Amino acid sequence: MLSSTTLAYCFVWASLTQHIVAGGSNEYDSWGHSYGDYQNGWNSRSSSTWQRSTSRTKAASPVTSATSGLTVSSTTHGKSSSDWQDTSSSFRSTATTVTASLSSVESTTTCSSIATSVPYPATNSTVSGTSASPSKTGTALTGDASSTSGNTVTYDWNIGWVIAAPDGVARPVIGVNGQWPCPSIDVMQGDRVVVNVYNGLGNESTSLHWHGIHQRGTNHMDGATGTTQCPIAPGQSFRYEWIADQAGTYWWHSHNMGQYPDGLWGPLIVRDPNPPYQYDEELIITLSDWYNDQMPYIIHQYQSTAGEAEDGTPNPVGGALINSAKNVSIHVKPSTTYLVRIICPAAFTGHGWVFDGHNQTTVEVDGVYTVPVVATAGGKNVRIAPGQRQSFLMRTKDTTDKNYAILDFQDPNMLFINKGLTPDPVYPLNATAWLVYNTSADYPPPPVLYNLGNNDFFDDVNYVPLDREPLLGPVDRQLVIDMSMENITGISRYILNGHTFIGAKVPTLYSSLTVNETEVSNPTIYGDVNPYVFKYGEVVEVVMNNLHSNLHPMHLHGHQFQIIERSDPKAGKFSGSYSKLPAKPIRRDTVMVQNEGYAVIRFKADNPGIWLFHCHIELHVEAGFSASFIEAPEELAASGFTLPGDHINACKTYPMDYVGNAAGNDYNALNLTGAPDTVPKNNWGAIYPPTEDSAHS
Ligand SMILES: [Cu+2]
Repeated sequence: MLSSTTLAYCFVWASLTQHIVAGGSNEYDSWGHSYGDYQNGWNSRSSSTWQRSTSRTKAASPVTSATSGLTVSSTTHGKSSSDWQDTSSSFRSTATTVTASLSSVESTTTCSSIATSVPYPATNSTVSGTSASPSKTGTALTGDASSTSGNTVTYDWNIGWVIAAPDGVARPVIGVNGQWPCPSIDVMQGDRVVVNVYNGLGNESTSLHWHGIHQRGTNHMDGATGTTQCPIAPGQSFRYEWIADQAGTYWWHSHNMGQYPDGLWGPLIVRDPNPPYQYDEELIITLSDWYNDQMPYIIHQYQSTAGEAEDGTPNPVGGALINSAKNVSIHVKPSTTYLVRIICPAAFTGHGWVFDGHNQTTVEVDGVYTVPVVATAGGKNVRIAPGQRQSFLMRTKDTTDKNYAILDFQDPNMLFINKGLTPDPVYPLNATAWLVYNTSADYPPPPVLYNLGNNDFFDDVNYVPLDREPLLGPVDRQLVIDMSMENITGISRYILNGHTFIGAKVPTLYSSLTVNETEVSNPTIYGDVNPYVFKYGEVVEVVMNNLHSNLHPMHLHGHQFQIIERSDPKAGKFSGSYSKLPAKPIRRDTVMVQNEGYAVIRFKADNPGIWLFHCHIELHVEAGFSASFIEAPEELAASGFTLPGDHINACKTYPMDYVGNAAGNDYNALNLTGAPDTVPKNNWGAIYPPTEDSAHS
C-alpha cells in the first residue's frame, strides 16, 4: 500500500531526478545548496567540460540477498545504458534509482522506498586465468607484485550519481554501475585484483583506496590523491591492480578530498583458504553515520572563514545506518555458527553495537586474527571506530520462537560530549536491525543503554594476535606527535607538532620518484605534508599525544601496527615510560586514541613507499589531520619503479603536476618556491573543476 510517507519520497525522488536530468547549464547540479562564490566559475566551466566528456554506464542487474532477506531490484532511469566499455551514453543515465522491498518493512509500490538498503552481492566481477595469468616473480619493489593464487579478478566500475534515501530523505549519493550501496569486493587470498574505474560523476573527481591492504610493491595503487596519485577527473578511466595477499575483513573507499561519506565505499573481503576457525554461515554488517547534506557543502561549511562548525562536527541527521539502511531484517538459521564481519565506514562517529541475547567471540580485528575472546562477557559492550573492522563468531539459538534486536548506537564519547549533548536515557542517533528467526514472531525493541562510559566497552588493546607475534624492538626511531587543533587564518585546522597538512603540487610518491635520489630522504622537498622519513628496516615507535577533546581514530596506510599502550581519556601526554609492555601486542591498521589521552604504536619500516598516517574522521582529514610517512625512499627510488600511463594521464587531465618536489621543481629539489603553504580558504571537496584554492588531501 502506498503510504503518505512513501508518496512524499516519490515526490522528492521525482524532483531530484528531474533536477539531475534537466537540461541547461545546471544539468548536472545534483546538489541542493548555493555554491557561494564558486557558482560562477563552476557553471561557466562546466558546460565545456561536460559536453565534451561522455559517460558510460553499465546496466545494473536485479540482485537478491541471502543474508539480509532483502529483495532488491535496480531500475535505470533516463536513457537505457549499455556496456560502459563499448558505448557512450548521456551522463543523465546515471541518475538511477534503486528500489528495495523489505521483508519486515512493507513498502512495495511502483515508486516505493528509494534505495532503502542493499546487502553486499558479488557483482560483475570476472575471474580469469590460472596457469595462463601473469606470474612474474616480482620482488617487493617491482611495482607489479605477483599473484600467488594465479587468479585475476576484474571489476569494471562506472562511478556515478544515484538517488537514494537510506533514512527516508532522498538525496544524490555516489554509486557504482547505477547501484548503491556500492558493491563489495570478494576475493581469495593471493588473487590479483583489477578494478577498472571510470569516473562518470561529471562534477567531481575521484579515486579508490583499499583500506588495510599493504600494497607491497604497489604503492601507486594505494589510491590516496595528492599522495600516491592525482585525482581522476570526470570522464577519465583509471586501472587499479594489486595483490590481495592478506586475508581478512577490509573495505574500499574514495580517498579523494572528503568524498567517501557521500556513499563511495564498500566491503573488501579477502578469503583465507584455511581460516583458523570453523563457521557455517557469514554476515557482513556495516555501521555508519548518515547526513542529508553532501560532503562538498559540509566541507565548505567547515573549512571556510565563514565556517560554522568550529569543531568540525556536522549533525548526522540521518542517524546511524546498518547496512546503509534502517530496520533491516537479517534472517538467520537456528543452531548455526555465524562469522559476522563488522565494518565501520563512518564519516565521523564511532559506533557501538549490541546483538541482543547473543554473545560475540572476536576472532579478527582489521585483518589480524585474534586469540578468540568473548568480548561481550560480563555485560561489556563493543565498539568500533571509523575505518576499523571486527569479526566475531556468533552461535544462534536452538529455537526459532523469538527474534532479537540489533542496536547500533553512535559513540557517545566521540559525538555527544563534543557537542555538549546529553545522551541519557536513550541515544537518539541509533539504528535498529533484527536477527530474524521467525517472520511471524515479534520484532522486539532494542535494549536501552544508559550513560555508557569508557569502562563499559571491551578494551580492544586487550586482544592478542593469534600468531602471537612478539613485541617489536628495540626501537630505532621514536616519533612523538602532539595532535591538537588551532584556528589558522580563521579556519579550524588540526595540527601535528605545530603543522597542519597542506597538500603539495605534486603527489608525494611522484616527488620521491622524480627528484634526485640523493634528495629523497630530505623531508623538506615534500613540502607541508607533514613528512617523516624512515630508513628501511627501522623499528618505528609513534607516540600520539591527543591534546584534543575528540577521540581520533588514527589510521596508517601500508601497515598493521602493534598497539603498545593506550591511555584512558584525559590521561594527558605519554610520560615516556610504559605502564606495561605487552609481550604480544595486538596489531591493527586503525587505533582509536582517547580524548586528551595518548596511544603508542610500533611498526617495522619494511614496506618502501609513501604512506599516509591520518585521523579517519573524514572531515578531520580535510582539516589537515594527516602526516606522510616517507618509508625507505632510497630503496623505493632505486627500485626502478615505473608508473602506468593512465596514472600520468590522470595528472595531465586534472591537471596536476607530477614531476619534481612539492612545488613542481625538478631542476632543484631544494627550491620550494611556489609550494602550497597556506590553508585552503575555499575548499569545496572533490567538486570539479576544483577551485583554485582547493585542497589536495
Ligand atoms: Cu580526528
